[in-house]
Amino acid sequence: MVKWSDEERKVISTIFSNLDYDDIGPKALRRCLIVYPWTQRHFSTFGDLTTPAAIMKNEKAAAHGIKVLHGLDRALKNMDNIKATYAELSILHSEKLHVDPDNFKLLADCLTITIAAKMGDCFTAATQVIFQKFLCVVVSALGKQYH
Ligand code: HEG
Repeated sequence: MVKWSDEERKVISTIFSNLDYDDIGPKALRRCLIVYPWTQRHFSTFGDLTTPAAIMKNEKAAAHGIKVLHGLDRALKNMDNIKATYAELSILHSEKLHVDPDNFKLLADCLTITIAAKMGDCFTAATQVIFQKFLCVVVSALGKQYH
């Protein structure tokens, strides 16, 4: 089981408490759709995603980015049990949505970059270490029900 020090818990909860979900969620998902265009195939119901400009103004993509961040909230509130917390979401992504689990890491990286850009100098290497650990556990939990 993953162990979290008091310092790690503090840094992660500080990042989230300062996070503007409505800003960071859309930015992170848009970045993922632009930088890794094969991820677009899962969002055929979202309308036009054919160009970066279209992605930037796609409201459904923005709304989904916010939804994903709220999904991360659940990991934050259940840090000692992330695997079980995401069991159902993992099954959904695997069996219903057929999302390649490699894509979780790509979105996680886009999220790190988006948050780093927003936090600027406050996003130190030490902060990144802790945040990446958190996202690693999330990505691993989301991939757990794949077989
Ligand atoms: Mg997923 C739905 C969270 C990565 C594609 N995703 C969802 C939902 C949540 C979520 C909370 C709503 C579930 C529900 O309605 O019950 N997603 C989530 C997280 C992460 C992630 C936390 C990774 C950090 N998702 C992800 C990736 C893709 C993807 C990488 C595809 C490249 N998610 C996806 C799709 C849906 C969800 C297609 C359904 C969207 C819809 O139909 O509205």
